[in-house]
Amino acid sequence: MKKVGIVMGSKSDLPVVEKAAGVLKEFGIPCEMHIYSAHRTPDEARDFARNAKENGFGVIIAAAGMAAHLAGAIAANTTLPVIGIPCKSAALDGLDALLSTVQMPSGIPVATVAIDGAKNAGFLAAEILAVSDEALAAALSDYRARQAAEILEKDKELNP
Ligand code: RP5
Repeated sequence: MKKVGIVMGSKSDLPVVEKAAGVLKEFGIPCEMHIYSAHRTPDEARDFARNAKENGFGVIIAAAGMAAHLAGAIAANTTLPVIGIPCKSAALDGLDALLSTVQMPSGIPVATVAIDGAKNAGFLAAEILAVSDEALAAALSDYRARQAAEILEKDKELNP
């Protein structure tokens, strides 16, 4: 199976990013995490993206806060699908990162999840890999069935 690369702009993003890694782990998807910043270590971020395909990655998740250019900078250097996680920071509650991540120019897409929406980044990465992996697709379907059953169980508890 191809790996998922998870890149974050700072170690301070790790508590958010770990939730994406947790989802990938649940589905047995190999992932590799790095701290590369679009602004502080632009060369490393660029090199990671340029070599990602030949290094066995199938999807890249990029998480950053504030003027969050990391996902876009990664996407500029690879045609692998890139999922952006805008991370919340103190000043603007993550709106700055959301707009910086989501408003990409045509031709260089970043599939942006919600502010701090790391779990969905993990699920989306899994769904992308599942396009060419039937076992993974079946595991995702099972997860959804379990999720629905849990919610219906709670509904029953509310309406005994
Ligand atoms: C961004 O700036 C990082 O992704 C992080 O979310 C934010 C703050 O970084 P630190 O100052 O905590 O390293 O580049």
